[in-house]
Amino acid sequence: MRFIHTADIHLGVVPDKDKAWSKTRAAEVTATFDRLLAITEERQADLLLIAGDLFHAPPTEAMLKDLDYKLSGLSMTRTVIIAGNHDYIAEGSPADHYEFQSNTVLMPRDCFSNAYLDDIHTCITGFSFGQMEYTEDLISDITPQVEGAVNILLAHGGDSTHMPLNFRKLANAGFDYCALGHIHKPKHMVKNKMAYSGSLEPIDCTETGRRGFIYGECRDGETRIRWEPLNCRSYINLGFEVKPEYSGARIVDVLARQMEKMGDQNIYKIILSGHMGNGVRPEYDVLKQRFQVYDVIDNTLCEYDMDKLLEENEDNLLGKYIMHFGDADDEISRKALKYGVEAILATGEK
Ligand SMILES: [Mn+2]
Repeated sequence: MRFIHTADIHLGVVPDKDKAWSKTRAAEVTATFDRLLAITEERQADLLLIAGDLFHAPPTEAMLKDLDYKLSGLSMTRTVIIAGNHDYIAEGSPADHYEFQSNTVLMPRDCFSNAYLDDIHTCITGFSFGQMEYTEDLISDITPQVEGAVNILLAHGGDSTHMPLNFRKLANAGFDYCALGHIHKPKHMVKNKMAYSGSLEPIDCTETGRRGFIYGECRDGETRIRWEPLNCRSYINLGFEVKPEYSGARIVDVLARQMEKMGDQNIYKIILSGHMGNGVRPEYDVLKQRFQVYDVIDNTLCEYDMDKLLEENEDNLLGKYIMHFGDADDEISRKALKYGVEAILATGEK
C-alpha cells in the first residue's frame, strides 16, 4: 500500500499581503497543490492523506466543489481528509454536509471515524476539528481499529491550544503510521512511524527552508517513508557582514550576486551586521526592484567610537545627543544614533 501524506496547504491564503508578489504567491499555493495531485496520479498511489488545514479558512461550497473536481482526476487514489484548526467544520457549514463525487472521505467533525478500504486492507482513523481550539488531548488514547489491517492515524494539532498530543503514547499505540498536520516545518517524530509532513509551500517569512510532502509505503508489516521537497519558492534569511571600507554600491552588488546564486525566485530577508562606513547608504531599492526582498534589517554599527565621541563632547550638542540614547540597543535607536551623529558632525557645529 503506497500513500502520500500532506497537510497545511492553506488553500485560499494570501501571503505577504503588503508585498508586490502577494497575489503570485496565493496562486502558487494552489498550483503546488495541483502539482502534488499530478504526482499522486503519476505514481498511482493508493492513498492521499490530508492531515488538516487543507484550506486557510472553513471552505465554501464552491471551494469544496473545486476540490472535488480536482480529486476526481485521481484514477485510482482514495483521498482521506481531516479538518484542522483553520478549516474546522462548524455545525451546519458547507463542509459539514458536502457529498463528494470523487473518491474522497472528509472525516466528520468532533469525533473519531474510520475509513476502511477493503481492497488495500487499510483502516484510516481520524478526527476533524469542529472548532478552532482544543486544549484537551482527545486523540492520544486511540488505538488501531481493525486487527490485521494496515492501521493509519490521521491527526491535526500537537500544541497546547490545538489538541495537545502525547507523541510517545501514540507511537506505542500500534498504528502502522501516524500522519500528522499543523506544524508547518516537516518533522519526523518517530522514524517511519510518525511524522509532520509540513506545509507544501511556506506561508510567511518566518517559514524559512524547503517544504514538501511525504511518500510512504506499508508492506509486510513495515512502513517506510521519505520526505520530498516540492515548494516553488523559499524564504531565505540572507546574512551579510559589512566592513567599514565597503561602499554602498559594493554592498548592493554583493547582495545581488548572492541572491542570484541562491535563486532569484526566492524571497529574501537581508540581515546586515558588522560596521557600515560613515555616510554609506546602500540603495536597497535597486535590489527590491530586481528581487523579492521582504525586508532589510540593518544591525550594523557605525564606524564612530561612541565612547570616545561622548568623552570629547560631554558638554555640547553632540554629547547630549549621544547621551540621550543611553544603553538602548534596538535597531531604531541604533539607526537614530548613527544618522543623528552623522548629521550633527556634518553641520560642523558641536
Ligand atoms: Mn493547523
